[in-house]
Amino acid sequence: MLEHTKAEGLTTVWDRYEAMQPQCLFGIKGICCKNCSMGPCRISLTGKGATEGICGATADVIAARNLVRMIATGSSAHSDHARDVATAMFHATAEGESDYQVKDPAKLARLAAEWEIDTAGKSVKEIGHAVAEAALSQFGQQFGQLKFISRAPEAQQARWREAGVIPKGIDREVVTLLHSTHVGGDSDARNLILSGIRAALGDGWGGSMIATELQDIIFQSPAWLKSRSNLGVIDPKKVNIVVHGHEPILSEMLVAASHEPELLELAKSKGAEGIQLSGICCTANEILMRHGIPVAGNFLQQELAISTGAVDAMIVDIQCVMPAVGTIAEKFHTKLISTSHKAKFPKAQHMELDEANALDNAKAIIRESIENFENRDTAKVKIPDVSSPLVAGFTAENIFTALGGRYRPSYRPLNDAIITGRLRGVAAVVGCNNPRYQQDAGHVAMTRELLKNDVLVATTGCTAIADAKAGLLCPESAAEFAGQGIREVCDAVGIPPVLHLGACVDISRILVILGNVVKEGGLGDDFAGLPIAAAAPEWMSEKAIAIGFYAVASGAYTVLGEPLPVAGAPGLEAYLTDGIAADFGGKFAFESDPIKAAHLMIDHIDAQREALHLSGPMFPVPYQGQDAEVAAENS
Ligand code: NFS
Repeated sequence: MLEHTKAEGLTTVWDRYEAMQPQCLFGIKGICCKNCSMGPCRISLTGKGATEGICGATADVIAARNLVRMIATGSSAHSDHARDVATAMFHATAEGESDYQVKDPAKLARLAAEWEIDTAGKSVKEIGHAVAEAALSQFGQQFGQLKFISRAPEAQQARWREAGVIPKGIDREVVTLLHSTHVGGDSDARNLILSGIRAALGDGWGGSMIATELQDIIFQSPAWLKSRSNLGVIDPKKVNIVVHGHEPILSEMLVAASHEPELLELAKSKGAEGIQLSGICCTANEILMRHGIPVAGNFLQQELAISTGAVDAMIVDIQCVMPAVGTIAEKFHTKLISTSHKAKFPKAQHMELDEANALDNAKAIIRESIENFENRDTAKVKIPDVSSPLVAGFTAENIFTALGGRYRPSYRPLNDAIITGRLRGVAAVVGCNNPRYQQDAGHVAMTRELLKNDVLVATTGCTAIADAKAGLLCPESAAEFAGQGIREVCDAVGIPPVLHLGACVDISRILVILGNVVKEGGLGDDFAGLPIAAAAPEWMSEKAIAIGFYAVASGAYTVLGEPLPVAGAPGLEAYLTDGIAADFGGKFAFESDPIKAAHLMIDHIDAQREALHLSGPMFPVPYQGQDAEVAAENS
């Protein structure tokens, strides 16, 4: 596709990345401050220039302020997404008709019971309304603590109480965090990070978890299903509509509208064989998980999808949509249609999705896309013949049932597999694409290395799409890539060795699963003691930073491919990669080589196993720790 875009004279993210070199080291190292107009201030890279800002802020304080502002944006993005879902559910369950309905009443009932909502004599709709109202109250809550905090292991909650980081309300912590970063505000790097963690926990155990739970309730909980992934899912004979962005409020309605007989007829009348919906980024994961809609690609493929020349419309809402898609769409017949007042794009036609008329709006958008089919120039169409089968649709609930079987639904078999060493441990590998790295290479190499060493992998977001394209989401991939222990588990249960749990907001599913593992017993009393690790090999977004911080604050050892922008702030870097473990159990490591990063994770998992008095993996595995590797090298 890169050869194709070059031949067509198109500019893509990789060209712009090259044109941007060399990139500013002050920015990379986190030591440029432009929070007030005495600056911008830059701390010297050589030690010969300024060692503090004009106000006296040190490198640690400047880098910490910059970093926590990124957490604030990331947490806001996930949480505002959740607010939209809760608002849609609130209106949908009010009196009158709505295009959205409660699709999973059993999950609704469980959540209502957990939140102690009085359900006696109430209809499903009324319970849904009360739950949506309670969810909305979490955003502006001023006292107490977020409801889902109590889902975390008690030992971790105690750490959070000790550090004073339990979030009271989702919006509140973001506002307070931003306030702290104002000139003359918080000038203690560790305290700034604690405020950042409060906002990040308000994402993971707040906004993201609310988004996942309520989406399952109003759009249905995912079940295992098969589909395909990569640009080859774009169908030359059909009207191709690519949905890109994040909120299923839009994409769910587009899925529903794409099945409307009148629109299918309209497509046929234009000479198309049907309507092919496909997705990019996390909205792709949402409609894949619930409907099996194929995935066209992850973050770095958004321009490439358009450059196939066969995309009649790209429909976007919010987050991770490059402004450049308008420019590339203009080179083809592709219509770029924006749908959210929160995100408008150059050269896009705006067709706002109003949740009160969602289905009609979605139909109008699809009609517009179909009308554009006849403008397609078939001479310009170039779709690579490449797509891979995949299995997706895993949730905290259906893993529970799957692992225990129908008659013994429980996490016990998972815990037992870890305790006996069949599974050495579990890794969450998540996050974005970043043009600094060869696309997907980090995700795939790390995941294969973990599998080879009997570490089961849970994945979401753009990593899940990378794994799908590499064939890692098929049960058969266990035989090809996994160690003997994982193979036995996958054979017994029929699952792939890499479990696709959804979009990035669905990392909350991983938190719930780990909470259940701790509750099941035998593996310690918090996440910090579990043989687990997390990684984001190609992260680039501020949402990924928020995720990284709630992962670490929840006790996870978290390896990032790209370092956080703290290299110019030695005190802060030391805290994040070491000292923070004393406060929360988890810590960061930075390693851009995915194999070395996988081994950091495996070493951590082995150390956790030892601390739990569990012997090593049950079967011989290729990597036996640092000493063995060094010994092999020396021999
Ligand atoms: Ni996550 Fe989804 Fe992808 Fe990164 Fe963007 S799509 S929310 S942020 S780029 S994984």
